[in-house]
Amino acid sequence: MTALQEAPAQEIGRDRRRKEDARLITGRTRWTDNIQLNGMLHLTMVRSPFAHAKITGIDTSAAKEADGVVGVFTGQDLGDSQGACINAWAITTDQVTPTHLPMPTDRVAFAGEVVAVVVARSAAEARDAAELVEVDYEELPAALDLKEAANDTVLAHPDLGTNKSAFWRFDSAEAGTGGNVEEAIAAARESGIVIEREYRQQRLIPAFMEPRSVVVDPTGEQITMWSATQIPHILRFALAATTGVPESKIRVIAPDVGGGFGGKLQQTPEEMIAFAVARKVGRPVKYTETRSESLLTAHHGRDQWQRLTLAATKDGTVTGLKIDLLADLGAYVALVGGGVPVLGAFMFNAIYKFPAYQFNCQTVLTNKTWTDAYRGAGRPEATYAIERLMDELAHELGQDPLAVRERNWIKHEEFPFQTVAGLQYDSGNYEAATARAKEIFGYDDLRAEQARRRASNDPVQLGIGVSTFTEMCGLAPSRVLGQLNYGAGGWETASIRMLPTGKVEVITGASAHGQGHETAFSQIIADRLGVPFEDVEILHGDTQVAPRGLDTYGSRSLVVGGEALVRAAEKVIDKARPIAAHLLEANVDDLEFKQGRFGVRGTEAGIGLTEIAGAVFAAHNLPDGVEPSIDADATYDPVNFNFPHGTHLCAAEVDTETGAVKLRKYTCVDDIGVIINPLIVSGQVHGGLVQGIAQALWEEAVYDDTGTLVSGTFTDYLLPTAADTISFDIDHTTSPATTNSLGAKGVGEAGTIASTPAVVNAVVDALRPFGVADVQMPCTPERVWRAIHATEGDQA
Ligand code: MCN
Repeated sequence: MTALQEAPAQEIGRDRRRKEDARLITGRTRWTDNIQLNGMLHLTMVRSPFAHAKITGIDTSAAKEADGVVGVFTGQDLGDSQGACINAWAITTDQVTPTHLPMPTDRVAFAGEVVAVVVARSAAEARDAAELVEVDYEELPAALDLKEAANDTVLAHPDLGTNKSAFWRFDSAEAGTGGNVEEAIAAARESGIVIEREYRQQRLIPAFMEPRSVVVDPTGEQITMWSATQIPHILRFALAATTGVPESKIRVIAPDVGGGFGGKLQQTPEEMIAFAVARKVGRPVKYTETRSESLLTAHHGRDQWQRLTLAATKDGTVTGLKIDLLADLGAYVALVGGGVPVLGAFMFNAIYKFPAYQFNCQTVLTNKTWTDAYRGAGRPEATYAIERLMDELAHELGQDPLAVRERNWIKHEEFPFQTVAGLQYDSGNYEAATARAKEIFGYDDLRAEQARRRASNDPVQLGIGVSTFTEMCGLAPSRVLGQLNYGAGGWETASIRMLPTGKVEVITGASAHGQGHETAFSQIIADRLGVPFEDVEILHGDTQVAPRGLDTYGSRSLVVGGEALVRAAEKVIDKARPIAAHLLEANVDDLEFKQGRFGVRGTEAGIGLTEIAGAVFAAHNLPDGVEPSIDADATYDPVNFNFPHGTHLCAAEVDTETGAVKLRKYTCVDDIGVIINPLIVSGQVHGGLVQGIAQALWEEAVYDDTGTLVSGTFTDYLLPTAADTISFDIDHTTSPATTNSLGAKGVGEAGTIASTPAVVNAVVDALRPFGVADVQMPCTPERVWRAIHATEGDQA
């Protein structure tokens, strides 16, 4: 028995190219829409053109006669078998939650809602026949404007008697985490500074690359659903819970999924309809949405009005913050839709030590597409508000925006820090991240250039935007989720199978849809078990293969799922130890495990873990009473959230004659603790930044006054391309997380959370000489131009 196994290089921290990329980039993979099954039928949805209308009749007879049509079904036809779309997070016990049937039977509540489904032999025949379905509607007044809807001017669901879904409040005085905010504001009105602002978080569309697609095969022992989803496990639960089909009879597979950004964190009507139709016709069915259907009906994000009052002393120390939020839920309370603004409740105080805090949130139903998680979910909204306010405070005081932030932020020696919103931040170093960002950015030089341009009345002004951020991710401790009335837990699972050939099969309950888990998780296992990176296979996204899991969202996969992997790996080593001792004829206490090998201290003798796996498979020579397996499972439930942070700096050139905004420089220094794969992390940060910048400058879902989505194609909904952005300067500082053994913090949403206020602060900063204090997002040339001219009294 010798120590033959070659020690693998340190994997954590290494720029590994993604294992999964070859198949993803070349398209040689199983996207849901590529799946072809024998006898498969195709679905087309018939959708309401009206935002709010009674369904007075549906005539499917002509469609049923059309070529290739196998059936046409309405909500009535499917009855209970269509199940229901669930809301897993009633934020209050008295939340008003409209019943959400995949196909309503009497009334539609938003434009795009499905009223009938055509089943045909080919997708083209299904599409043609859908044109022949005659639906009679009686149009109803629609609740479209969020503020008006909050006043119940027009009811989105007349039977409910109100549009107000839930009111949720956090008050630091009541919670015992801080002082009384009204007193702080009153005192500031007397002798300090009060800043009152109202900001709009426009409606956004997640706009993932792969449209949603679902295939259902009801012909086997189980009903198998392939879906382009982020949440195969939660989806299986929802299917079982609302249709009565036992979970054991349902298999959900999320094959390779082309992006989600929160938009596929949903149990969709289309999935439910496909499931019901497949069972009804007894044949496999497929539905793939068009891009227009995706933009119209895959859930939207953001859509809030934020009224904010910040109290401060005259030296710029913030003494209190009050938030009154209106959040547009759209027509239904989506899977976690009501909870999205509540996630923000814990983040408005951001990296600061505010002594008094109050958050009030009213969620409101309207006749628009339902809203739910979109990258950052609640936290970008909060970060935007507070970072805009800190700039306003700095302007009021005539101080540098970074200096005002520094006066208020938590110092690195004060961690762990109990916040006014009731969280405990475990680690961070805002000073270090900011100092590094300033240095890379060339802050002082750019400020000097700004002063020169101002002095010379340059038509192209330079704005410098600052945004510091922290966020709570790694969703999440199950106990805390329970306290927030969330309907599930936040744990994650991992299983490791040591195969006799020396390979390692790893199963995770996380479900990647572009994040590169197969690579990063292989790196973790390679390091912890001391096996070659190439020998690790990561399996996920199939409820048959990974029966337990809570999927991927909230930047949780590494810090929750990755920690589960570490714990499973530790169990493998623990199980292998007595076997190693037996095979080496050594005392267990004399063994040390290092780089994949048990060695006997003080000798050359040793045995590799993979050799032990082989010996365990043969099971010829194991210690008495030891089971022939070193495989292990772990389920990990964190005790706390995870708090990445960072400082982002943006320089933008604003053409004051045309209103055009051009990014000049963008620097971010994020602290995400220990980094597993820097290459993947850079990709995550780049993508996140572009999405946040796009909210600041380009993207907005716009409805007309009849409730029709007018930004329903990519010519109207301005999704940026690489050509629209610039090269970013990215760096990191490292304050390891203390809540997981990897020391890692999440990164999947960080860029999006921080970048939006950095850009808008830059735009407003450029326009300060024109008396501009705000530009509503997205800062289009027209809005910028109008903001400049509004201060001149020009109504153009
Ligand atoms: N990582 C790392 N070191 C760290 C932190 C993370 O190497 N310290 C790696 C992880 O191993 C993982 C990736 O970075 O491969 C992202 O990790 P994590 O922050 O745990 O986020 P999740 O994997 O849970 O992904 C969810 C997150 C969210 S919430 C959205 S929205 C989002 C995002 O990921 N949607 C995405 N990134 C996306 N990337 C793509 N390509 N597509 C999406 O839809």
